[in-house]
Amino acid sequence: MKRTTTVAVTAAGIALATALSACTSSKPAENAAGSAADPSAPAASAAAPVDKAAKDYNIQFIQGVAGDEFYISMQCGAQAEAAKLGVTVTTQGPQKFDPTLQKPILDSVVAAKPDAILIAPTDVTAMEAPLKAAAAAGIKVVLVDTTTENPSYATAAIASDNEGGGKAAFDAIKALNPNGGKVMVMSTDPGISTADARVKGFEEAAKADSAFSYLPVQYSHNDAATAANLMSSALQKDPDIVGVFAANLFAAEGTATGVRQAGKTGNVKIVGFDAGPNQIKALKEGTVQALVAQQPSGIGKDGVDSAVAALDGGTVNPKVQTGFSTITKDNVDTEGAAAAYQSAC
Ligand code: T6T
Repeated sequence: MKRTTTVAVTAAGIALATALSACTSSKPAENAAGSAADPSAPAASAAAPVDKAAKDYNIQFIQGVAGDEFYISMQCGAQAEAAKLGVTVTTQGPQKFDPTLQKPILDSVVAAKPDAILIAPTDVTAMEAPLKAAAAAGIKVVLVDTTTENPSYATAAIASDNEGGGKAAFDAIKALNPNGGKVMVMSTDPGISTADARVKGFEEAAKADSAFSYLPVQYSHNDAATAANLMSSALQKDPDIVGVFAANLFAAEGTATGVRQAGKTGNVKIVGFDAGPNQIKALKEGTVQALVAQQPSGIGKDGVDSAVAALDGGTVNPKVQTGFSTITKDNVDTEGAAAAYQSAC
């Protein structure tokens, strides 16, 4: 029987110019572990196609944080694929993007011995040993979105091209500020693989362009209020900042608030990673000028495909890189509508 289940997650309430007119979409690229993405490669596939799983496997999805539309969309993609294949996916997540809260969830999931775990680890070091132990206990571990320092224990790792996305964010800032100027990044926390890769991609591109000067990255701890305060302080110190790359949903929300409080909406250009409903609204209202949208639902689907293929003894691609697209006011109702994240399945 086809089933999908959602465990009540702990509540956490959980943001161009014509120069950028044509939406830029990265092509998903498929690659073996460790190899660089090849943008000209064919569309990624996580595993050999399966119509129906050999049995109703118990797959547990542990989000990076509950209530985040990125992970909700991933859950929706995982659930839809699970229903198709006749397996069960159960989802839960910590109240904050924090390994001290995520590890106990992982421990209790492992104790119940599911067939597979899909997880977005909240820290590159802190989550590695418990995940290694889960794999050693015979559970298939599929990393979705984030990874750890040495993911050799994992059956598969599926994530966006985060470094490429950071570079695309710089290209968007440059198109909005062709004369250059001071730019900064509002990130989440160091040690989160995705955000670190986005910062790297943006920083390298900004430093390579002599028209721009790169200010130190700020860490908002995945909290919009903290990002707003940090942004206000940054603008007091450097009132001539021309552009900010906000490296995820909450960073973008807070950055837009900080810029608005400084009375600089529209003057300081904001490019945010992620495309939740609030970010799409902010783009339409003009408090944010561009978004780099990931494909969380596709990551969830690929995660389930990888887990099922591994459990069925089939072929699994160990590393899958999914694409992203840059959304501006020009394509928000077309490509943006298709890329927008869900707040419920
Ligand atoms: O940007 C996503 C995700 O890719 C990242 O790892 C953590 O933040 C988000 O969930 C957005 O809030």
